[in-house]
Parts: sequence; structure tokens; C-alpha cells
Amino acid sequence: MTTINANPYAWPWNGDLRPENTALIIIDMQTDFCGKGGYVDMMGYDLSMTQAPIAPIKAVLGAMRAKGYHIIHTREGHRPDLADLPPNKRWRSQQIGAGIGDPGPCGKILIRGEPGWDIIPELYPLAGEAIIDKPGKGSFCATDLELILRTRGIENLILTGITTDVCVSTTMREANDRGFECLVLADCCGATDAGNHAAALKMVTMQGGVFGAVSDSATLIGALA
Ligand code: C5J
Repeated sequence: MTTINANPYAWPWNGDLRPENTALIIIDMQTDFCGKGGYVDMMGYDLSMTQAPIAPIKAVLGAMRAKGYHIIHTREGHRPDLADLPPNKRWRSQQIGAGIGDPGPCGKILIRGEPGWDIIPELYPLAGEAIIDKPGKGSFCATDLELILRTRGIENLILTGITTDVCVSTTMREANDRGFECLVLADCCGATDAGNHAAALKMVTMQGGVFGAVSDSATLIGALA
């Protein structure tokens, strides 16, 4: 029985933590969310907050790759013809000066194939690691993520990435409702607002772990070693 020290319970609930049944999910570590000239930068938010998780994720990624855990990356983005971009999502992004599909310093904002849309070099997927391209905030909506997880017998998800309160939280909620056992690593996530980051993590721990549990990179790496 292997567990990770976490809040509010030692994770996973049943002590069944193995490379075969556990995946690290790295959410949306794209230039658009943490790089100069990308979507978050164009909205005027503090990039240091979405860049903070890069180093801790890199450490966790190295440790979990070495042990043979499943690694899954996601990217938020839309088709170049915008066929999968809801007009209200586009309109809202235009209100804050970062219209999805509009040209920017890193190419068209949040459009598949553009430089700003891709995963940052520090965390780039290795050949064979699944990449989930998603049009929304949740990683299960309009993707084959659930099929991949069920086919591979994955039950436990270790969630990292950006942003804590939007795509990480939405993915965790979708996963939790599907019966997956979720652990969020606090220092491996970042938001565009410190209060939202803290609140999104606190929410996980309510009601005995309403969405799962929260830990951090050092605790996980220590436990895996
Ligand atoms: C947002 C994300 N915040 N990856 N996307 O729009 O969290």
C-alpha cells in the first residue's frame, strides 16, 4: 500500500498507487497561458503566477517519467476556421483585449498550430505521451481523454498545470464525477489571481475531500522515491 501525504486524506483513498493505474496530467502549459505575448499576457495578468509551476512540474514530470507512470498533456485551442469556438467565448475574450482567433505577438490567440498555442519547451511531451487537444476548459469535453484513461486502466489522476481555478479545476470536477481519484499538486498549479488559486485548492479539501485531495511536488517526489 502506497499513499501520498495529502490534505484532507492520504491519497489515493484505497492505497492502490501504481504506475499502471496512475497518470500525471499536465494541463495547458502553453505559451498562450504562461509566455510573453500570449493570451494571458495580452489580458494584462501577472505572468509570474502562471510561470511559477513550471519548475515544480518539471521535477514531478522527471520523477514520474523515471518510474514509468502514464503522462498526459493537454492544450486548449481552437480550429483555425473557428468552427469549434463558441461565439460567446470569442466575444468575451475580445472584451478584455485578447480576442481568441485574433493575431497577436505569438500568432493567432489560442488557435491550433500557432506558436503561442503549443506547449512550452521546458515541459514538451516526449514521443508516446498522449496530448489531448481540447476546445474548452475541461479536458473531458469533446475529447477522447476518458476513452484513453479507461482503455489503459487508469484510476488515479495527479493534476497539475494552469490555471488552477479554470482548466485544472474544471478537469478535476469532470474527472471526479466520472469516478477518477484526483490529487492536485498545489505548487504545480498557478492562476491569474492569488486568491482564486488559494480558493480553488481549498475547495478540493472540503467535505472530506469533495473533489479529492491536495499535496505538493516535494511530498509526491519523496513518496515515489
Ligand atoms: C483559461 C485555462 N484560464 N487553461 N484556460 O482560460 O485555465
